[in-house]
Amino acid sequence: MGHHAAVWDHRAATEITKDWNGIDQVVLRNPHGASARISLHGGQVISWRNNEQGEELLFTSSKAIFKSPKAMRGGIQICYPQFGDCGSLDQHGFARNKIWVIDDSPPPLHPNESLGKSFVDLLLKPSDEDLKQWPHSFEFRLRVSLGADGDLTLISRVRNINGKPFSFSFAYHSYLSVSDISEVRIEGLETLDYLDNLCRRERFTEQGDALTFESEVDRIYLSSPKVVAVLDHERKRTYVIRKEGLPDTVVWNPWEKKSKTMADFGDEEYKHMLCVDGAAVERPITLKPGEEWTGKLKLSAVPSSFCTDQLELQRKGF
Ligand code: TA6
Repeated sequence: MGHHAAVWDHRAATEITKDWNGIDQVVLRNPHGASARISLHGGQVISWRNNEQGEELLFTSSKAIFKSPKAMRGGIQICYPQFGDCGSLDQHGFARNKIWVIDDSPPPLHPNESLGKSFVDLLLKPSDEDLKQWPHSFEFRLRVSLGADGDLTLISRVRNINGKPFSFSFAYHSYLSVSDISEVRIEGLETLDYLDNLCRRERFTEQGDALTFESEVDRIYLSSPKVVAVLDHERKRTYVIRKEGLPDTVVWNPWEKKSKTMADFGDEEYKHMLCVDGAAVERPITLKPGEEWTGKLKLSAVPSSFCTDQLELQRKGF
């Protein structure tokens, strides 16, 4: 992305630039060379690099369409107030296709959420037009932060601004960059039930060992653990996904046939990406007037030598 004007705000090690559509982007940096880039279009994280080598950890399609209102294919998309195409809205809801604003005075989060981090707070509120499409008055605050260790954290807070009660489903639609999908496995979803989007969301039960990939997968794993690991064998890298308030985990790879039907996705690109989304889909969240929901996602990319039994301990809450 080119940038025409850069305003350096030392307060939060944050830089604000514009993309070629003139839409603001926020770049977060940490002292060790890690960075994250967030577009105000959709509040979408479009880049995450967690070390000096500047290696991109999120997948972005080489054929992505950076044109409103289409969400860019890749990064981490905010799917709200609906995940999937089972409701009255566009698939995955409207939040990813709206322009968000930077929120300079957000209600405070726990001090730990800013300690040593560079972060930005974004805000989405419905316009009069939006209220015609989805008649609920909400405020959606998104905090994206980059830790000193390069971890990426997204905290979503949705508040019902004293309208009538409303329900929504949600996902952080996260495109992880992987070296070769046939060398990737997921640990943490074994034996869970899942809804299979390839079979009219019928319910099945996952077998007992780590997930591997040989064909299209489009599943919503239910009541999944707070820690899920995605192991990229070739790069000896593990993505550790920690989530709170997000009981489900969506796993998606379009594989060869579906890839060819997507204009904003290369035919071979399924080999180098995997969506593993912290989500709340099976049981939509209902907010009464004045109530607020929080959904938190923390992504780390660690050498796979970070042995998985430590994750096992974390998963068991030690
Ligand atoms: O489960 C993930 C999914 O719903 C897939 O069915 C696929 O449609 C993917 O999301 C991408 O959706 P999008 O609307 O971004 O093309």
